[in-house]
Amino acid sequence: MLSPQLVHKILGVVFFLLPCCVQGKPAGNSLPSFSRLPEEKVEEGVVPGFKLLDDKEMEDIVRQLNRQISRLEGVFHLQHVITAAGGKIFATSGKRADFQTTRKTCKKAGGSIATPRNASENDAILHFVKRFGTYAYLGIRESLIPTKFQFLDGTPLSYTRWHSREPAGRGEEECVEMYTDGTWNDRKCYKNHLIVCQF
Ligand code: MMA
Ligand code: CA
Repeated sequence: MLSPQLVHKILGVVFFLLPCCVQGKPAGNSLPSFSRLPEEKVEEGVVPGFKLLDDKEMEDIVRQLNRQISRLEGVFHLQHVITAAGGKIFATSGKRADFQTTRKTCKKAGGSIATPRNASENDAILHFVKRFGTYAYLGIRESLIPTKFQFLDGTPLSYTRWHSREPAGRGEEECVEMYTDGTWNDRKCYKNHLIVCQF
């Protein structure tokens, strides 16, 4: 069964990527449309505008949605705009922005800035950095204690991939960028880097 969280995640990726990938008209939609119930028939606990569906109809819709989502994932994978690692989906719009704008862009799309928590997630992000030949900001920032970096939620780093002799900014470079070899460097936050989000 599709959880609301998963549906939300998928819609986030789709809407984030739509401007870059949509070409031509969408294929005919085979999903049943939700018809509006007459006002007087609206029952308590029923969302107006949505038909009541039995289990069979529900299963059917879930199956169709799953099929359509797999197709979309296939297309996005082919176009190298999404990569997957351990349940997370990483996506890029191919555009660039500074750290704050990247955070905002990802949040608006229903995701967050790419934050590698292990080697395979780091590799999934690296895929875009290599493909676009552009560094990317990560969801890691210097804490109030200079040279001590942490995830944006304040939790300590459980995985690191610092470039040799980094971080070296000592309070002067509060953000973290990924180099084209996948290693990390602490860096000022205003650079124009590739936007990579996670969903
Ligand atoms: C050097 C090195 C890094 C620093 C950048 C800033 C090219 O790398 O000193 O630690 O972040 O310069 O431009
Ligand atoms: Ca540095």
